[in-house]
Amino acid sequence: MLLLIPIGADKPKMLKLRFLFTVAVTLVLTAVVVLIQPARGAAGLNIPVNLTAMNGVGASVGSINVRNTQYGLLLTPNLRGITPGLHGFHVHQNPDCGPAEKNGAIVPGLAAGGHFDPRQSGNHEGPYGEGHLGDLPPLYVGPDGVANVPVLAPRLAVSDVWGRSLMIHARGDNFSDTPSPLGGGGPREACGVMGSRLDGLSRLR
Ligand SMILES: [Cu+2]
Ligand SMILES: [Zn+2]
Repeated sequence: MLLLIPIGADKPKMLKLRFLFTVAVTLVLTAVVVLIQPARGAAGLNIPVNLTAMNGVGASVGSINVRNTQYGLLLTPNLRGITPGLHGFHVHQNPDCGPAEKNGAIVPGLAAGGHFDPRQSGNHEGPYGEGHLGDLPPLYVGPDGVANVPVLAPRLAVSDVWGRSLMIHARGDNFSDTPSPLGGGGPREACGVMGSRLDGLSRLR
């Protein structure tokens, strides 16, 4: 800046120029922050999803994008190779999509634990109830095995579910524990881990 000011320029003029320069820099920086931050937030985070398996995890079936909106957590699937129809869809407790043993049998996806239920409600009531916080709207998969219809979970934000897993069950969900427990979704068909809690929070900034 000093180079632009002719020798002998009076002090008030110099101060004015410096002031204008500071204002201009501030405006440019603010514009950069305003333009970049929402774009990053709008992009959300992509969670890789794999079929469950008896031994580790199965084939990749795509990903699910999660992002915060003013209406809650928006989950946008980009999946193919899933059984057509409606699927029970939940946030499960553990960030682990692997198999686990139950009653002497290996169960695919069981390492994810139960439905995310930080208030220990013990009830499966769906995304609009007072039960498990991890209860999501069912996931729709078209006749071609492709899922691309977003669902909204109004009680959740990304920070609530990071460090958990996303589970897609073989069958649908009636948002009730009757006649079958946990909405009747049955076997765990596909699953994605939502990283570690610390990673997630740092990436959200
Ligand atoms: Cu589930
Ligand atoms: Zn539930």
